Amino acid sequence: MVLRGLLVAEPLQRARIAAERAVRNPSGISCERPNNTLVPLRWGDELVNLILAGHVRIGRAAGARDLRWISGYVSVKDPHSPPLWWHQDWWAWDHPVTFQQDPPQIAVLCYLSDTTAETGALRILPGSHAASVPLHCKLPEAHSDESTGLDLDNAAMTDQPEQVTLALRAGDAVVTDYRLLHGTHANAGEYRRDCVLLSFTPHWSELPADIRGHLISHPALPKDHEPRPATALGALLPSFDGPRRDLPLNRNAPPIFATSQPAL
Ligand SMILES: O=C(O)CCC(=O)C(=O)O
Repeated sequence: MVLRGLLVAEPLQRARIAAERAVRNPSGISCERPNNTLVPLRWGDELVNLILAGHVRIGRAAGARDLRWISGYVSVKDPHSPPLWWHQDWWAWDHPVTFQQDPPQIAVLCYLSDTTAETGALRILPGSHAASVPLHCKLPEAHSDESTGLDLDNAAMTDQPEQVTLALRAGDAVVTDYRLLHGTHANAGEYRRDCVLLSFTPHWSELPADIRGHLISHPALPKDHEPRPATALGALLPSFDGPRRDLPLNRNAPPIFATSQPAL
């Protein structure tokens, strides 16, 4: 779902300046992917707070029953960079929660400049979070060597017949299920394209304990010794008293699947 004008006017301008600062001086180790860099953000960062100010709209769009923020990045597409390959962001495909209809995790992607099919707009495959599509069988294993040197005519890089391009205005955002197949068009423009990507769980208290025990250790979240703000934004930080877990990661969707289980 698209959220028009999640950032406008002064907050949008502040977000651009904060993104520039984060890219120039990252607070952690950036994740370099082919044709895209993810610069990590932490709780308390201005960029995170600017987006969290729109939490009511985000929660409504996601049908959230207990919205909590988990992580944040600036997603950078350099000028003259080829497409970002088709992928999805869910990390626990072996876990039964994956096959429930409710999204275990969502992404909010807020673009800081206008985007088009020529300047790195997002492209998505509607429905691909809920059931497999033919492209699932053609994608290389996530983060494998095979996924790093893809030819531009590989299916993981090319336009798909069922795709929807989300050409957005600066400050618009899109809310997606973490399981949704998405990627970006090439950025053929002269300017860097920045997107603020925050992830949330829409139903935190209903998630299985082992998933919460894993997510609660995300480096973007406050450590135990860091005081949490007693504000509405502080209430968006997850808390969990159970055992911390380090669940095995599986970022590969099965070639055939359907999320047939009823919602939690
Ligand atoms: O930068 C974008 O537009 C998309 C980033 C993305 O797909 C991701 O980080 O999962």
